[in-house]
Amino acid sequence: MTATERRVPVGVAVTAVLALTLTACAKGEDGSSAAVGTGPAATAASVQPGGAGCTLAQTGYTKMDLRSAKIGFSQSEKEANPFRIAETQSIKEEAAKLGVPAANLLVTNAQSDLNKQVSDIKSMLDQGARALIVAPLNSDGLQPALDAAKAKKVPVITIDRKVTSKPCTDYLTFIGSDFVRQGERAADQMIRVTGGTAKVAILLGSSGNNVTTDRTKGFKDKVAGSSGISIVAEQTGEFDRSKGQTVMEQLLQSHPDLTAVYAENDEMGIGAVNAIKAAGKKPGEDIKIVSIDGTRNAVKLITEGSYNAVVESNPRFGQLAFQTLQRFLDGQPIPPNVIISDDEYDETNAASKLANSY
Ligand code: GZL
Repeated sequence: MTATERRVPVGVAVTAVLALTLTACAKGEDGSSAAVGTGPAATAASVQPGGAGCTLAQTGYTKMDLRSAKIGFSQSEKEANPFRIAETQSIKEEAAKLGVPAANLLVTNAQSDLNKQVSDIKSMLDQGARALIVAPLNSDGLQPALDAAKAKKVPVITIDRKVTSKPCTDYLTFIGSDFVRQGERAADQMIRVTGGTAKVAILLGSSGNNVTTDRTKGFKDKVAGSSGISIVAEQTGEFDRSKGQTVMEQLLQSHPDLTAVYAENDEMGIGAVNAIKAAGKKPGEDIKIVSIDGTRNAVKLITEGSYNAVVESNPRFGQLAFQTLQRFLDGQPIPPNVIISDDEYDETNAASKLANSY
């Protein structure tokens, strides 16, 4: 698999996704986007073969002009993690580019509290939101909010994490990464940078969402085929830098023979770097580090030799989310999953691709 993974759309495609893919690819092979001042927008990578997709007529929802309607964005976690900052910025930038007045874009942040995310969404509906883009905190628990949107015939696009509710019935579609594949790609990098021999600790993401489950599954299934790699510990750092550092400090005490860390996001990986240094060891050398996201801080550490590889999880959903919403309003069929392509950084390209990180 090349460092930058691209899955070419194959076979008969649902028109909407094919058009999305073509539209997205029109932005350039590397997924680069016209958005000024930010890295490449997320672009649809795989085409969902088969299935008729979800249409406006099927849902009975009504057309609207996105430039004059109130649109709500529900963010899940606090804006401390660059992933969240870039994600929210992408939504705001795309809305502005489309001519949505700032007053018409309602933005809330659930601060990692599921009940707050439900009330945030209901509040935006009460304020007149006609369409919603939601970054779910968890895979379950949003149904009351989705039901409230359905009762008002407000389409909901979920981005970033998948919910267990029903596409086209409870929400329109999911736009996000293939997280199992991200875990596999991280494993490939781990096998490469360790020469196939390592005692690995996993810093797990927060529980209750498909991202943690899938990134763990992808990584474990892939390293299972590499006899020299053993997973000696796994513990959650809640996708948080300081928790990742604290957990890593503990793991270094309990497993002094650790030689590698797989962190399920960059923030925890950077926390691990701090813990490794405090223990008098060299991160990136004595202990290899592979993580997922593509934040500027982590990619910069690769260029400095203190980090080994990062699989991107592109948070810039703005362009694709609004494109998908517009295609739905134009009567086009929207597939249940729009899977985006993610890049990858290692010692061979981190310096040249640093500008793409966030
Ligand atoms: C992935 C997203 C994850 C990021 C983490 O789509 O849900 O949550 O990888 C974030 O940085 O906490």
